[in-house]
Amino acid sequence: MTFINFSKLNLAHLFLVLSFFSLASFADSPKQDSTDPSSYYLMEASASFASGDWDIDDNGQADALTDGLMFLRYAFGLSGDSLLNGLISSDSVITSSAEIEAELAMVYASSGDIDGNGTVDALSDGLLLLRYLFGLTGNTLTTGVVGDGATVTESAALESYMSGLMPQAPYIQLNGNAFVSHEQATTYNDAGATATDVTDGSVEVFKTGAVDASVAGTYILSYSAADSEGNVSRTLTRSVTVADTTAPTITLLGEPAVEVELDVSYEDAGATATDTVDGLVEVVTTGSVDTSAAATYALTYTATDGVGNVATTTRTVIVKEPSAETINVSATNNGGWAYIIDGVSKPEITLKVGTTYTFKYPASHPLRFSTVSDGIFNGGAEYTQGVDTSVENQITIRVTSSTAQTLYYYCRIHARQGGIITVK
Ligand SMILES: [Ca+2]
Ligand SMILES: [Ca+2]
Ligand SMILES: [Ca+2]
Ligand SMILES: [Ca+2]
Repeated sequence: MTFINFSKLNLAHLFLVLSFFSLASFADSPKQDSTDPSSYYLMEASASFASGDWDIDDNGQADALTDGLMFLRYAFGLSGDSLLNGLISSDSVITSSAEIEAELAMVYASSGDIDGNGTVDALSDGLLLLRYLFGLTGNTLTTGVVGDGATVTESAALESYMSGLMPQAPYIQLNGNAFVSHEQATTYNDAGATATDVTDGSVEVFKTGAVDASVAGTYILSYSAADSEGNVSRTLTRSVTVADTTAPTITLLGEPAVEVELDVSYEDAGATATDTVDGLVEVVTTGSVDTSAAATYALTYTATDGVGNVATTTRTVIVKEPSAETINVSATNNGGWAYIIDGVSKPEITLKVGTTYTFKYPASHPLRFSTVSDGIFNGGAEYTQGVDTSVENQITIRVTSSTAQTLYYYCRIHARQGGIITVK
């Protein structure tokens, strides 16, 4: 075995070698991310074996920047880490220096003397292979690298020799990642795989396995390809994990913010929830509204799907402080007593729910309410719900939604003095 033949080491050679090495480390740098599990390719269990072709790392393809540089470094006498540093790619199938060296030893001994001069030399055979794998042909393949005493010197013959040791089965690569997480109940579109053959070009990929996106689980898809001569590529697999990671969607019934009158019962409209996998799911409401205390309350609606994804939404319920209004009432006698409000005699008045009204009346005309026109003068009773007469010469009524819708105001002393009240 001959290693570096320093007699051949001229500047042009040195430049070529250095540029190939630096190119290699540059081009391979993105492949070095060993922390990303998705960058690994799964292989079906198949023992790697020394194939005797230029595909040193057994990924199915002879590449300049991996296999070619391995051969060149080996021919330079490198071994172990210095042989492999930067040359193992994400889809290299064999990666240990022992296995790589076994592959190299076989191809080196059986086929390494490319120019037929009787020895395997880095700066002739090694560079010839590297150039060939880079796609160089003709003079650009051979210039300056055919060894002393070479018996094969024509580029056509060298190309023919080297092509004979290209891996013959198609080279297959996954499109997309080897590990895929897929949202359950959404359409799964597989990215597939691509296969190329050194003689047939692009060849069809056969896939086995299927993903049922409606059922959670891990699915394995396998891809392989064969060329027109029946050479079969290695088999790649993809692991697709289908899972429901989406929380239910809650639909609030009614408005997200609701105002309620003090002391008026509140019935919440609730909410519904649907999940992409589970369909309708239960909604649990937490929180409460105390309509006897004016404040802002929050109701929280929670929906949980079958695998524990949780959605929540809230509603704000505001129990309002009643607003207050004062109405000054006078009385006049124009052929019978009448209350005057805003300059109008015995007007029809409207009271709004949620408001507390205070009527201030003349001492001799105490104003009262009844559900009957003219109250006690017409067989009716005094209406007292929400009514306060504790302050002299005034009557206060807190109007809520439970206040009678139609009321009458009248004078406790004089008949036919009042009018009708509409509650809205
Ligand atoms: Ca390879
Ligand atoms: Ca040689
Ligand atoms: Ca083939
Ligand atoms: Ca879900």
